[in-house]
Amino acid sequence: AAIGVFDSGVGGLTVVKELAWLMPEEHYIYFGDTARAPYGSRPPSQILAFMRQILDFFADRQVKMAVFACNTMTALGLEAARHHYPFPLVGMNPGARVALNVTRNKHIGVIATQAAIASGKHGQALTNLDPGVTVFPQACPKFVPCIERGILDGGPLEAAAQEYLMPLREERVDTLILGCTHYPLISPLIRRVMGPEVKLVDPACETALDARRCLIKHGLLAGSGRGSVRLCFSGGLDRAELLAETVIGDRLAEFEYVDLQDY
Ligand code: DGN
Repeated sequence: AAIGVFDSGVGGLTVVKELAWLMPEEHYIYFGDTARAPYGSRPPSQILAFMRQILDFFADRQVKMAVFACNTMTALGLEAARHHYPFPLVGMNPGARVALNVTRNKHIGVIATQAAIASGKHGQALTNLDPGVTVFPQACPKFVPCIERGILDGGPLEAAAQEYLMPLREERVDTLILGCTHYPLISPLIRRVMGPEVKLVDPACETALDARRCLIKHGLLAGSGRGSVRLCFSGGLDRAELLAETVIGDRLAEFEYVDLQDY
């Protein structure tokens, strides 16, 4: 059986990349809801309804585990969805442990969607581990719509990055959690605006490790052999194929159009 991985759009491909690197013998089925992305500015009830449709689709495909490659759905829906499906669920790791390991001044920034920032989950994870930390949360609602259109640098994206990130620089943030799975796609731009000394934390790597632990715990880890990646999208495949190639590179993936209205 395959591992289901999902996001509102193309962002979760950054998590597929880490998963496939860590566990190349597994089979992956990715779902990106590109027809309805971005989710970040939608009401929580709608985000939860979309999440259930995606998990029903995975149930139909008989996945052995599902990975939320989306911080927004992890923050809003993971706990509610637990125990409702015949397979274990793994959410995005908040990246708090890694961030606390690398920060020197304990000024940690978190950038994410409006809904994820409003949930306060990243900040809670940080202060639970270290009450002495100062968290600077910043919603970046203009990022995902650009990234979904394939704009990864320059123009309006540059202006938005200045607007969101300069205040974090002024707060002397030395560590920045990329709390949205889309953001690693624009990490060169984020790095340029934040300056080279600021450490960027992409929680995808920790999430892949969490997923591996979950498989081991449930006795579901694949044996040896060659894995595969199937990428399903609810919108046009052209742009998704292009971005998938940018993100996961030369891995041989198969593409499929999926209409979620059926679920
Ligand atoms: N990639 C999603 C996340 O990590 O929160 C959000 C994308 C969106 O729909 N805004």
